[in-house]
Amino acid sequence: MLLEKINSPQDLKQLSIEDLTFLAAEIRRRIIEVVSRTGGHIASSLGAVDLTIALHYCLNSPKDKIIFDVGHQAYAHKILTGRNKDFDSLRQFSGLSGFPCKEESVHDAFTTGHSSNAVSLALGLACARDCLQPQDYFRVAAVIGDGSLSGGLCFEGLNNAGHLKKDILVVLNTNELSIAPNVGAISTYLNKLISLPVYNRFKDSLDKFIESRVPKGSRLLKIANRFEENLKGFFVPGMLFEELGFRYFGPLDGHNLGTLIPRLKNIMEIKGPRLVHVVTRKGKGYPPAEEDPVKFHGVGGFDIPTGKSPCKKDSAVRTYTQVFGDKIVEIAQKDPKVVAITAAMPEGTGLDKFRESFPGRFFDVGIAEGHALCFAAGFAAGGFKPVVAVYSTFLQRAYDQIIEDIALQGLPVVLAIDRAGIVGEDGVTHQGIFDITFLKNIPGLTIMAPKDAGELEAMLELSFTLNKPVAIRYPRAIACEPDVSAAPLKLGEPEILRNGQDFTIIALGSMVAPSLAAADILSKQGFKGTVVNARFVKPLDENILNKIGQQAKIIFTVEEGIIDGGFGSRVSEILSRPVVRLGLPDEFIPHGHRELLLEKAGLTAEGISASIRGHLK
Ligand SMILES: Cc1ncc(C[n+]2csc(CCOP(=O)(O)OP(=O)(O)O)c2C)c(N)n1
Repeated sequence: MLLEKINSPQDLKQLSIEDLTFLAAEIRRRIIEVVSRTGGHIASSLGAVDLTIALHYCLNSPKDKIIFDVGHQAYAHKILTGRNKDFDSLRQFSGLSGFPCKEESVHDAFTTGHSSNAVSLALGLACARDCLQPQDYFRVAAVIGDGSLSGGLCFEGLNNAGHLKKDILVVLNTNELSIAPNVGAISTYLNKLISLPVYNRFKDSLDKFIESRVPKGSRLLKIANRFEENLKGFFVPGMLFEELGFRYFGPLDGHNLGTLIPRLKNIMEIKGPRLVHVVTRKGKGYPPAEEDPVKFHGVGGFDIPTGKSPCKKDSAVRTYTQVFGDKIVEIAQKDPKVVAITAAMPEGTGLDKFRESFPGRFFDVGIAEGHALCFAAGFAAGGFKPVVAVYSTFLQRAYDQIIEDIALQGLPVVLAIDRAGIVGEDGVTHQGIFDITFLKNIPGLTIMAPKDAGELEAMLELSFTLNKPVAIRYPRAIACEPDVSAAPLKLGEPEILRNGQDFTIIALGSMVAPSLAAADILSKQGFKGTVVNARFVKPLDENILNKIGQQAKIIFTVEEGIIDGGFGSRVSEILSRPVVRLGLPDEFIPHGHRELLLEKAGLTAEGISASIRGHLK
């Protein structure tokens, strides 16, 4: 086993190309074996194995910095940088993170997880290096995918890098996929680059000529490679990047270490902004992932021989995502003005059903959350009713657009905020815990959170009648089936679920069910309380809330979001009295199973009842 001998990237340098190819196969087997148990981003990581080996072979990490955009493709990087022994703990609580993580290794310059920022991070590092002029010069490389290139932030970085002329290497790893098939003009352009027949024919003949005539390691090989790079300008419109101030190299076969390593070595010798375009296959080396890279972008556990996920339990049980996906199709059937927008997450947000039902009313805008919201604002101004389905964590990218382009204009855009709260194994960069805090102070924005499937459906129905901006947040969880006796949903009105004198709980969304269960526990211990389903963060009917407040001895608020500036703070502000706020602490929450993380935060029935009992004593 070659892998056992690799404790750091330096160990790679001893190996021949043949050995490195064997090593790549071993790494793939290791990734498949571990991810089949832990779940994770397998297709992207398998696709990037050879590229990662080549980069570590040609660079000297940690002195040289390799910044993986998003970082979901960095499993081979983890394995090669001393973390193979811990790789079994991937994505488990206290185990290895599924993304690059500063605390985990000196080889991870940044903790990452959101897309399209790698070029900017790399450029900043390169500028700092050039200002400090360290004796020990280091190189900086950003590895970005073609999906990430659809994000505007990436172009801001490229634009600035070309202008500053700093010495950085951008490795563009194209595989025609984001999570779903890649969209947009840039993606079409990249595909053209790869398939350009004139250039490819020329390149094939030149490669064959070099292989047959030029001895390995000869200086002539370098000259021939340079000649090829230079001539390429006549054939290949890598011009987009050239015009941005980069020297463009490629497209290179990202799975052939025999050609990739020498080419990368040559490219490393050149200074200035360089972009090397590498073509890879998502899921490479694991047939089920190669055949269905969308499913295998991010998976739970699976059976290795078949690629099948363990049998789904009860098909009658739906997640909030599925409830949203079904309901939005039903609403759109009745209302032709409803259009749906996603930023590269059709499957994850449940909009894939909408895409199939109404292809002409569905828009995947690429990994471009800011644009998605502006685009929705334009659509709404034009008389439509757009819904943007987006994960809470990625909505952070579009904060300015919510305020300036939607709320300030009073436009009827519905934000369906999925994965609001603890997301679990994706960890610190993905927890959707800030949205209540950052949305609740935006004038004119209605914010709701359902306690179950039926309430999500009712909230969606209500949203499209309001003719103003609305945000609905719901968690990454199974949606309980509707409570048939639920009070009809009215704008701003909370629902009183239980009455009692000893304490009052005002719970939001996903925290209603554990709060009811906490009240049951307390009831058995002799404490009877009131439980309120808030339904709304904003507006909150102040008369009803004040009535609840007047009758309450002690008020507890419970929310799946950070406490500071959250729902509890808002209740306390409205009532002008202190409340005991239960929620997530003012910390970044690491990865681990959602239930476990909620338990650690005291947001289970037991945790909530224990907190309340502590105060009642
Ligand atoms: C701001 C942001 N939006 C959405 C995502 C979710 N996401 C993670 S990876 C990914 C696709 C990345 O595609 P690409 O860069 O082509 O890499 P590949 O997986 O194809 O190797 C998306 C949309 C994210 N990480 N960050």
